[in-house]
Amino acid sequence: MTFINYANKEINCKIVYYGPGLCGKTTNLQYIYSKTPPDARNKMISLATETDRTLYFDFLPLDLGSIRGFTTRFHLYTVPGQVFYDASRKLILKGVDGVVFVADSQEVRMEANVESIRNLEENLREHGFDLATIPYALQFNKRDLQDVVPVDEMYRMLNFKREPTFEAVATTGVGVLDTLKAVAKQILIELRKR
Ligand SMILES: Nc1nc2c(ncn2[C@@H]2O[C@H](COP(=O)(O)OP(=O)(O)O)[C@@H](O)[C@H]2O)c(=O)[nH]1
Ligand SMILES: [Mg+2]
Repeated sequence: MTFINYANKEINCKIVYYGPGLCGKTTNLQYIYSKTPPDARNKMISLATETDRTLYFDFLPLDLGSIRGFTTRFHLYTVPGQVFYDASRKLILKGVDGVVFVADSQEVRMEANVESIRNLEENLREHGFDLATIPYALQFNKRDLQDVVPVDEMYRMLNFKREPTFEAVATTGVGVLDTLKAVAKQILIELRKR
């Protein structure tokens, strides 16, 4: 999408946090929100469904510089993870500029991770996007827990195109900003090509 606002010289980019239910998408967003200076962000908005929430907020990162005099504003979204919310997951991908896939490192969630990446690929394709080319980062979250799958094994199982990959503990913020920066950087490279 990359909505350009000429009046206030802002480029608007949309980043969607994707992944299975309870993998830590909301926790990622909450951490980023807490680390963004209040004057650089807008209110966090929660669109509640019965059992899950879609979170949204936008902010102006201070350290990313400008493109030909325009500043970039990032709009961050989470999707509901449960299988039966596929319609809203699809909708949230409309006009997406970049995706972070949050994988749950617990052994018992590997199947859910694999299924969710397939679902992401499919839903992107329906909007005319391709996971192979869209700015993308992969996060292995919950590294603090017991019974987590070794990182190299998760990489073999989940990496799609040798995307930048990060170990994370979203509850304490480990790896959260690095993941965001990796996808933001790819989006800015794409924008500068235009
Ligand atoms: N131990 C641990 N728990 C986490 C981590 N990230 C998220 N959680 C917990 O996992 C649960 C689901 O997280 P949430 O962000 O709501 O998942 P979402 O469904 O993907 O939005 C919450 O209780 C979080 O506190 C992590 O890195 N380590
Ligand atoms: Mg959530």
